[in-house]
Amino acid sequence: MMRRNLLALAAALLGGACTFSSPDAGGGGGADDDGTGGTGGPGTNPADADGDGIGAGDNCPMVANKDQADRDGDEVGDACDSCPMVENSPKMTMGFDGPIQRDHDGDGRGDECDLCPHLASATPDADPDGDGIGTPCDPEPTSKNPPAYWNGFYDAPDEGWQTPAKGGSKADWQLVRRPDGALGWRQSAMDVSQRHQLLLSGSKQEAFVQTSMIVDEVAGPGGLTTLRSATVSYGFGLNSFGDDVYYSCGVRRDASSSASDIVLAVQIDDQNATGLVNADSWGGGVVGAPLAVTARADRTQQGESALRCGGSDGATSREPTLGVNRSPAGQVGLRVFGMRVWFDYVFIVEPRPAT
Ligand SMILES: [Ca+2]
Ligand SMILES: [Ca+2]
Ligand SMILES: [Ca+2]
Ligand SMILES: [Ca+2]
Repeated sequence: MMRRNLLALAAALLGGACTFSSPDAGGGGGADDDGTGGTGGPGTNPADADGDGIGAGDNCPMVANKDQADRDGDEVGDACDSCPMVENSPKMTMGFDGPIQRDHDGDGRGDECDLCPHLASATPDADPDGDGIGTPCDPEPTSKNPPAYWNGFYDAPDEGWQTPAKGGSKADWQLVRRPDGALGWRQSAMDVSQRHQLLLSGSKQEAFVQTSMIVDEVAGPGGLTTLRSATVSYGFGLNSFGDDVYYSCGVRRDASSSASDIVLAVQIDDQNATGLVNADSWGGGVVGAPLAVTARADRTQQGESALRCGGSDGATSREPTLGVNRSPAGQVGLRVFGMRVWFDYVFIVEPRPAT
């Protein structure tokens, strides 16, 4: 579903919809293909591909909209705007000749007005608590949450993302376009001596984090440990000894036994904390297939957390859980050890601590 995102954009673009094209994109090869018959004759003005009488500067060059209505004033006409009531100006995006309105899941609603921008839905998502987070991606669908953090990974990691001192270099995380056109961040260092971790600025009291990843390659045996993993990190902070402590949720593979699992663990620097690991055997493939991950940490009482880790490839799902004597608060991020992994997006909601 997630990998169809930019393909869908490309299909829409090639199919003649103007939703994702620049307002001044002109005919762009569709000058005589409006397909309506009668207006597309040989004498049609190539600057007026949709035959609505507006030439250069048409705010929907491929959809007839003589009135040029543009209620949100983003210079994309209502008739072809993926968010007609929310400003979402087209942006330059890798793989496209001109600026596009971004619609990550390709469901026709632009990211800025899609209540679950990573989950395609045929109809607008329900939102009973009115917090702007759709029910399919709302950890608390009837309780208002703070605004979600959404990043569709269309651009390289910005200044809001850093690597911890013991977590490799930010340069390890690059914007990569897959053969199917999907954009995301790939951690490319095949390192079996340390983790490579990216953290988002700011601390969450509790965390609900969704991502989708594709493992491209797994390092062979050797190194600090035989365990290779790609995870969401959350609850990141320092302990009293100055070590990095955090929760990890994602996929893990043992390079020696080739056993795989969906793993949930408390980690200290690069290692699992003794006894604070729950792994659920994963028979599905690890390399080459999208794996959707949902990591969650809720406070149960002062200084204690209930952790959950969902992994799903669409056919199989696992959800190990763990109760820990540690606060759920901390930073959220992505983490890779001994793998080359591509991440599609991150969507973060802060659940409200029970009072
Ligand atoms: Ca508009
Ligand atoms: Ca969408
Ligand atoms: Ca959606
Ligand atoms: Ca909510």
